Amino acid sequence: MDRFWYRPKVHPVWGRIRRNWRQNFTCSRSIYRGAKKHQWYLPRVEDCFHSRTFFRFSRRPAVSQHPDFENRFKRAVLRLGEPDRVPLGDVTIDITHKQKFLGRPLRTPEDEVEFWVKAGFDYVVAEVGLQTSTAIQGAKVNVEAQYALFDYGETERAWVEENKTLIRDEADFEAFPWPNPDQLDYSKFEAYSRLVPPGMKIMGALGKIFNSVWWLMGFQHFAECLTENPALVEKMFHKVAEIQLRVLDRILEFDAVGAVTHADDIAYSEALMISPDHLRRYVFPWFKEVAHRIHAKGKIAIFHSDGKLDQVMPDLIACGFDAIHPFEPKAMDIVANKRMYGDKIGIIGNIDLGYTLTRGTPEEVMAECRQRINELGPGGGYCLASSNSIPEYVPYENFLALLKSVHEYGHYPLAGAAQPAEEVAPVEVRTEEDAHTSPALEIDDSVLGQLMEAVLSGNASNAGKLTAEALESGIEPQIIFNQALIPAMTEVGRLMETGEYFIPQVLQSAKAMSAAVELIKPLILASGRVERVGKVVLGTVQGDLHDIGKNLVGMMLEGRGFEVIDLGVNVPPQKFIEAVQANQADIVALSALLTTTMLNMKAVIEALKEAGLRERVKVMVGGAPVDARFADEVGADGFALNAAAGASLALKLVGR
Ligand code: B12
Repeated sequence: MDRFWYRPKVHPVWGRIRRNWRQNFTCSRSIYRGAKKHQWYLPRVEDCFHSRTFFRFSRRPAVSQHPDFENRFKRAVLRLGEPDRVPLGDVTIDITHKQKFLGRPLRTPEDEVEFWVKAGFDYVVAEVGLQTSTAIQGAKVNVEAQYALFDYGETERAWVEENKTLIRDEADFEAFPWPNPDQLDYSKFEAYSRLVPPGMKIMGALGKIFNSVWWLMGFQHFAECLTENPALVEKMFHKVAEIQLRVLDRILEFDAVGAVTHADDIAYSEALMISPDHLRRYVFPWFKEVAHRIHAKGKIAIFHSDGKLDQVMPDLIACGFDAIHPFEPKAMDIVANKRMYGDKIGIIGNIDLGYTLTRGTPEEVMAECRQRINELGPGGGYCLASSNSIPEYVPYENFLALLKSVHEYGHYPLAGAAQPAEEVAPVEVRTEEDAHTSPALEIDDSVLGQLMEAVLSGNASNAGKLTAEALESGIEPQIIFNQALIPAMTEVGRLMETGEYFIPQVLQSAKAMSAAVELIKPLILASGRVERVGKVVLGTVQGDLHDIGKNLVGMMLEGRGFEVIDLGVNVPPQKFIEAVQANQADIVALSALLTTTMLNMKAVIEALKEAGLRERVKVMVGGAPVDARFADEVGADGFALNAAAGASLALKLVGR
């Protein structure tokens, strides 16, 4: 006979329970005895505070509420069959939420372990590696000291401004204060090893190889070096990987470590950050080594990357990772991926940070979690988690709703499990052979044709030489601009949109274009026959430090003939107003990558209205979380998905 237990949603006695460590597992004596006898669920203190239903009973199969790494998390990730319930799978949770959950400041390793146990995880997360080293952190902060610092609870963090480069050449490389991996702080691993309760393990969060290299070099410079100084790129990867692998070896020595997440964002919403070829050459061999060392110690290897990974999913599986996290909903179809690869890897994540977790209600979060559990949970192989992390701007109630939903809907056998697979269209995976199949721009052997070719292939020195040659042969500067440079950059934009060019190629082409423009701009200005397409004031809105996409938009706008006044990142509304007034701008172009900061686009539009400028300038918006509906809501004149479309939109806005 099946044994069921009855779960008092909230018993009055819970209200009287004081928050302390023992209350995770125990409560008042009589309830505890009753619970033991009847196999009642012992609710966590949090449940009591957040459920409004008293004495509602539900019939559920008996499930342990204790951490159970081996039989729950590992079983799910390694697809060894259905565990007792769907495990939780997040790695990064902002300290403000942890503190609120515990009801007190989080100061000690004991506090940390207590949080992860109470919240329902089977592991406690310990971060280590280059990202936590004072050498890299210190260097970052020094370089951009004027930068806005963001307060993360008790720690301040800062990011390197994209176009500031810490390591430009071999001399910088040699002079950089590389951390000694043996001197990094492993004390958390020691403390957690002592503190984790039976059934719980440590999740080592190891980061990062690809990201560390470009953070240190600046993405633009890194992208240039991929073609101009591959030896330095090689050396950087070697050095960073050597450090990270030593860190990995150190943490694998701890028996209590059950899994390691290697987090490295190799993609963004639209595409991979660099081409699959570059990833295969510089990055994947190290990933393979990471997974190999983790497996050699009998532990689980998890890979995390934001963005659209479709093109390299088979590569990541071949690297040996056991599971992948977090399947950003905007970029990847998690259900299709589970169908395609669910027999080879565990699937973690997907609860949408773009809308549901950040702007939705707790009910919407629960509904999305329920749907994901039912679609992805059958047979195991799925852990519920956010589509990136739980930053401080996720409302606390939504975070609780995510935690609650595994208890509410995640018990096996799943009550609402989806029927086995109706056929879905496979995810489109572009291969190298697919590349360069689109009709190319018509290019002849003339000097202008060769100049176009130089821009398309990102060859700045050739672009300069050919421009000089064209000028010497008597071709008008305006003709060079309109008939060679602009068509070439338009083609670059198209190739990026079709997935044939990656960010590094676009940056290289923009550099080649600049080399040509530098020669012809003074001549065009001197001739007095300046044909200005328009002026754009561009910036990433206040609170947001992402600038790679914004820079690309700027380059593409310049490539299509606009003058661009780039205000940088974290730009307050007033600064946009001043720049519009000072430059008589035609367009304000706003970029935002965070769900919270995109709301500041509205603040800029309101400020333009207040300053009486709104009728005079057009406003266009873009960035990963932005869409056409949002653009309408905030009263912008247009939205574009990417830099190339942004430049076309700008032309339309100025009536071209
Ligand atoms: C690189 C990156 C970072 C870098 C940024 C470095 C830099 N100098 O820019 C660092 C590490 C600093 C970072 C930090 C953080 N990040 Co971040 N980051 C990314 C990542 C992986 C890639 C962004 C990128 O550069 N893409 C490449 C460029 C080319 O694409 P793009 O920016 O989208 O731009 C294109 C289009 O959107 C468009 N576009 C962009 N702007 C504009 C403007 C106009 C007018 C137009 C027309 C078009 C347009 O054209 C561009 C080119 O085609 C994304 C993942 C993702 N899916 O995007 C997360 C992401 C943006 N980050 C995220 C988060 C959560 C954070 C942090 C809060 C992490 C944390 N927990 O601390 C911090 C916040 C820091 C801050 N206050 O800004 C989330 C945001 C989620 C959300 N919806 O709120 C994302 C989406 C990751 C995810 N999976 O959820 N991040």
